[in-house]
Amino acid sequence: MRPRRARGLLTIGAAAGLVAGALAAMPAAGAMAATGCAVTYTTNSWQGGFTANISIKNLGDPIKGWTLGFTFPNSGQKVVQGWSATYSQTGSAVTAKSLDYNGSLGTGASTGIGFNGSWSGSNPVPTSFTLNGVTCTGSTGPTATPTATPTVKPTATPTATPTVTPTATPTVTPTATPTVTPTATPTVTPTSGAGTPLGINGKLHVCGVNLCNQYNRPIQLRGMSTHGIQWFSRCYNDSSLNALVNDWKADLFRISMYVQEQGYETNPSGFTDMVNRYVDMAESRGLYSIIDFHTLTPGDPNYNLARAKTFFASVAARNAAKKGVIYEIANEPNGVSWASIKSYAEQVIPVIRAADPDAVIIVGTRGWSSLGVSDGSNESEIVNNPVKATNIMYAFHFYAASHKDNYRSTLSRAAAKLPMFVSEFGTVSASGDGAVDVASTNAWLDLLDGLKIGYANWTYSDAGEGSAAFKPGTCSGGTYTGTGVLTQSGALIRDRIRTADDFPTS
Ligand code: IDC
Repeated sequence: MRPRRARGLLTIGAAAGLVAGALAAMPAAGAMAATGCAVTYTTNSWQGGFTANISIKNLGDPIKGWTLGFTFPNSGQKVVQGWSATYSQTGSAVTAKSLDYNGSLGTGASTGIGFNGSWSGSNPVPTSFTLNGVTCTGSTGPTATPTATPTVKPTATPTATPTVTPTATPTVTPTATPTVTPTATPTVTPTSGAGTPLGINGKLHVCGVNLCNQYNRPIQLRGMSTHGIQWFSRCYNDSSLNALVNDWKADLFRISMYVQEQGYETNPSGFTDMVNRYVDMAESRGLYSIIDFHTLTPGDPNYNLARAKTFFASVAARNAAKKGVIYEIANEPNGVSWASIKSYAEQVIPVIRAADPDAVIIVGTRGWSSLGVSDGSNESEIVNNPVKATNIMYAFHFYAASHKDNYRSTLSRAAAKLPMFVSEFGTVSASGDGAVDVASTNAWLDLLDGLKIGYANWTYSDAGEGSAAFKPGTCSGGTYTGTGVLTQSGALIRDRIRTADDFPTS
């Protein structure tokens, strides 16, 4: 359990101790426990959807097992998927019951839980909470803290004024005591301006087999991929993106929008908005973003062709003026021929180009983006029959514990002829779980560094699987910096990504 920093809309609480008279009146069975609680409820909301993070503090005697209760103000608000508690909802009334590992709360102890929700009409915040039936009333702090710290923090030079001042955050009035004042932020967040990956490199394009920056010089982008944003939106917020920029010193944020598995197909406009929000969060920090149309099952991207056209028409129009957006049109085609993938690409790419003519586009390859190797083929099918389009790259994905020398030699060969981008890789087996293969991961990353092939690691999340960079529970806690929150995979990859970039500047 990890106390959250006050960033919430609302902190409510009261220590409801019992007066001596009440104790005296108690039957001999024993003294009644003192009770009391404080709750901080924080939301990030977008059209039709929201994430709620809730911090619960026990101000009474130690408890073993708790149930939090609250009522949504609007009947259109629903809990969709929760974490760190078992949720149930009847009408507008919600309860969240503790799990084994977080049920015990000592006096003054806190725990974090949360959920993804949906809403219609409006999305007001619940204002009253109970813990084990006792209302958390009164105030342990300001009743209304800013809903968010300024989206863009001060630049690397503490003396410089932020590019976006707190007045640009409509939900927070500048007088409302921002949690972090501009001068008091030693953990600086670079802006998209000078000194950031985006600021230095500007608009990218494909040059020969490389990705080139605004000086027409090859560069390598290194960064992290989200897990499925339909499941892990709790991990993507101002703090985690600040950590990715400042602590990990990453260049790139891949936004994995699953199409199936409760993804885009269930709520196209909601997921489109979510992706756009993450693009903005990356851009304001000087990170490049990859918009990943995360097709996986079914493996034939043509199954999602109509959805892809709708989605990319929208995100490409919306983000056309940005310098930092890369489009990945099909995560991992599988069980499908190169000819079918190429046909899909040649229908989706023109839709993007119509709105955003000069962005780099990544095309998935056969056999889970293995250049065909996982299907017994190789890069020659693409070399002999490339996608008819310019300014594109081909995806190569690997999982270090499963994919070794023959995959490495295929990529090395292909990279001499095709522009390659490792838009996803894992340090573990292709299941996304299991032990980290340190030697193979390092062999892969050395190869990619040497060839200046960009990469994004799966995943910047606290999923309970070996490929996740953060330990389970991290995203409910709110601290993303340092090595204490990292898994073995996270620590290894952070070390690799943190080394200085050598972006050419002329
Ligand atoms: C995995 C996730 C896992 C999830 C599964 C199915 O790690 O939690 O249950 O997808 O959605 C890929 C895919 C990527 C996989 C990953 C690990 O692009 O979606 O994520 N992987 O299996 N290709 C190779 C491996």
